[in-house]
Amino acid sequence: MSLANEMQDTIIALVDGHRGILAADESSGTIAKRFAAVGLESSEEGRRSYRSMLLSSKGLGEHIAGVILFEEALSQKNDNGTPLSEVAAEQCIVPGIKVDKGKGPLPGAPGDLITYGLDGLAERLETYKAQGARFAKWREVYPISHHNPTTLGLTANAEMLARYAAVCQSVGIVPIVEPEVLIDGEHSIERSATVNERVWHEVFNALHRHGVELEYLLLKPSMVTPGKESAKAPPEQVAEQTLRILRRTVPAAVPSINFLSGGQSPEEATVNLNALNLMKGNAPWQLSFSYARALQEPTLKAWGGQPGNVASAQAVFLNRARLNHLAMLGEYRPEMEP
Ligand code: 5MM
Repeated sequence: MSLANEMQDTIIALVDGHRGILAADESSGTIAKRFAAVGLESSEEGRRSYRSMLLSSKGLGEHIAGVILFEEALSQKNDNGTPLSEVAAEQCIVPGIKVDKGKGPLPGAPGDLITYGLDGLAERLETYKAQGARFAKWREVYPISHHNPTTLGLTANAEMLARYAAVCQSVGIVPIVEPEVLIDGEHSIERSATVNERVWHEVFNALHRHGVELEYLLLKPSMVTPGKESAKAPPEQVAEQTLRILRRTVPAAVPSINFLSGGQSPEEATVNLNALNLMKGNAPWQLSFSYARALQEPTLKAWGGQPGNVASAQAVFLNRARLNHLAMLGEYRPEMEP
């Protein structure tokens, strides 16, 4: 099969109009923080049990089309010895892999960040592919301040995303391109819109320069919201501002936009996705989710590391996934919350 056909098949499996993506790709440091928040220490066995619990939730495949895994998870198995990537695939959930290696300061652009991990990427992708991964994810992070992101920050981060995406496509892996504009700060929704517009514009400019085929990628952006130290905006305003900027910057060839939750509460992330879908009109892309915290926070709390809590935690998780599936259809109502 040609690489283009492989990627087309992956896109068809990931983009079906009613399912989203579970981001379960927390790196070791991040998962330790999430576990600590519910009083758990992060051990290899704990992480395995937790991921196994998520992926074996019966019926998850009705609402989730893909899962982004952290490298460690690709070699982990459930209690019966089945690799976690197969546990996902058995539920018609496509396994994917986070391939960036974290972020640090961008020299020459105080306050901006840059992500590492391009060296040896093609070889790593071939290995992940042999382990079952069909798509990848790379995140660039943009803090907002009076002077950030700088022009250098915008171009350097876009260049990284485009180079990563081009490498993925050269080996038949669908790239998820994730430019995360952080919610931290007291900026207004208008400032967030201005920054996201510049970010998305630079990203698609770079993707074009690197010859990335937009038909075979997914965009994972932030929603346009005010900073978390500012008053919240109503869902209709978030949807209106986000769609306005997406229409200006994201070509129609992109099949799906899978938002990150970025520190919104689970309910906010769902109600905002619902508003986006109610307002999208004839927008050309699917509007979906690729949430980590907004799907996992209540689940992790309900589980608390106790084997006896698995069934109730899975019920919480499935419900969150179902509510986001309904939000993709514009059928979510806040009264549906437990
Ligand atoms: C922004 O983070 C991504 C989406 O998660 P949220 O829905 O919680 O915002 C997420 O996929 C993230 O990239 C992973 O959790 C990996 O993060 P780290 O910081 O461990 O690289």
